[in-house]
Amino acid sequence: MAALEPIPVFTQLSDLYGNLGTTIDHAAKWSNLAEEFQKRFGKKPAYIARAPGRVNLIGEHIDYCLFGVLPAAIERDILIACAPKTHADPGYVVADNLQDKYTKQAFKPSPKRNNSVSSISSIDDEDVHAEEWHLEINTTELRWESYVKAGYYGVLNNYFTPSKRGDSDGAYPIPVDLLVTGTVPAGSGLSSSAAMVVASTLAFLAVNGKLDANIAKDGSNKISKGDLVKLAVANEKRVGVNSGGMDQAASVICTPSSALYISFFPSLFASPVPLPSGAVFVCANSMVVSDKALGAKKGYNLRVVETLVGARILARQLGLPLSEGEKITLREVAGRLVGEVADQEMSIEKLSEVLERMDMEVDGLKPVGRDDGEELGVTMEEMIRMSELSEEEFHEIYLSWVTVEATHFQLYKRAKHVFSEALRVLKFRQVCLDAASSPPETVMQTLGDLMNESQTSCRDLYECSCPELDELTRLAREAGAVASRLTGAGWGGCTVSLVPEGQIAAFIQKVKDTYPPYRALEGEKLNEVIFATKPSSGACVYKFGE
Ligand code: NG1
Repeated sequence: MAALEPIPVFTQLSDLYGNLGTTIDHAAKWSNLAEEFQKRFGKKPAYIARAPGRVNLIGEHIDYCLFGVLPAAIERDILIACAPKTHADPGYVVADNLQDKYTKQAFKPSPKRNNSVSSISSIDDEDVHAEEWHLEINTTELRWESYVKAGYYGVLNNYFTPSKRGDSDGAYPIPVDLLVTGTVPAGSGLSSSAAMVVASTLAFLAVNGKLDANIAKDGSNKISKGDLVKLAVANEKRVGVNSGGMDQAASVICTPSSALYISFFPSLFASPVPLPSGAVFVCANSMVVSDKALGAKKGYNLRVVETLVGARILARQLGLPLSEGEKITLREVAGRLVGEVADQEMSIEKLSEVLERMDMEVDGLKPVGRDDGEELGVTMEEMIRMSELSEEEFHEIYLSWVTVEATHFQLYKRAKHVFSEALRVLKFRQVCLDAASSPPETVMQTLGDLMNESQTSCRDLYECSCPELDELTRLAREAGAVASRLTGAGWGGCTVSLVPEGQIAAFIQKVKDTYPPYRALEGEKLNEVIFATKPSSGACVYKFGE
């Protein structure tokens, strides 16, 4: 199973480029980064860590409900070159960026005592007894180095213990110079943040010698791809995002020519899904910046709460057992309804069947006798009543960890989207797996229909589209795409369109001519916002020779 494989560490450039499995010429970018590193730090890098962005082909806003999703890694990526720093305190980091707008930063972790930020001692303190490290991360504004620090945080706390300085396994982290470059556009739904955090986590693991076992030919690997995903998900939470895990898993585990089916229940499971030949996916940026963090209380986080509360109410209505204070997810409701055995993967056939059933059971979330115009939403009071919890319990379970804002909560619409989208993912996966036995046009059309249905559901039921995304997906279909939908969280960011191979150039030209924000763009500027992408491989590390 893909998540158990080791993280690839290459020592030959030919092996590395072969592994990327894409048409883009990466060589210039890699050698430019190494040369710049030499210029800025006066030495060769010891490692370059790479992590790609991802495009989600189908399965939107269902990863945090623990249903499977189907993203693919894209060719655009983040690269971090790094090397041990000489004459500096343990753990000290100088982080630079090839893009001038991101200025050079320096930071150093400090031992954290009694889990209290106010009692942080200096790293130079000889008498250190702390068990954890602290690294200041500013979550109130968007800063590029926060993602580098987020990656570092998990490495520090999982592999080094301040109080163990000098023990056989307790050496301090080494001081590091690093240089970052990237081609994943920020805030566009292509997961630049996950790529940054994965690349940073990998760079700090590598430079501290924690990946060395992964080079061993005998397979005695210590850190698997699944381990890296878990570490990166926890690390990204340090920047204040409660994500579902899809982005980090895609960035780490994807393989060329394939999408990746990733499911999260009962545990992380990932398997490649080869994409039919002739199908090309084109990403197009709506040029609306999707500000997930700032819009979270009416957007992303509100959706997370609506799906969780919907799940509890459905569980109650269906007479399913709930333990005290449990925050059951929609995936668990579906499983419990058919007596799923704990820790045992349900078959795809069985899951499809129960999803068909849930698509009807979800009607139970519609409010009865509504006459205030909000015919499908419920007020906070109604929602609490339906949950069969006291107001206090409800707040403790569903609202104490998050801020949300709404007059009506759309429990029915959100759950209806989630169950139908989860079923579309399973159908999409099956069509890809069976593609060889069907005519290519039928395969394209069936995949396209599923993607278009997903867009309609995101727009009408999940309400995570926006006028620009609606327009861009419509124009993409008019320009020859078999399908077009938003990808990622939505409310702006990118669309993904399924376009037959051979029609890409004409398609891009037509979209450029018709989508107003693209009209003035040419050459590299246009290529920045609309581009075809082949599924690329997941994260890896290159180790330079001595
Ligand atoms: P974006 O915003 O595109 O990276 C977000 C979440 C995903 C998933 C999608 C919606 C983060 C880091 N990622 O993706 O886990 O829930 O929205 O499908 O929050």
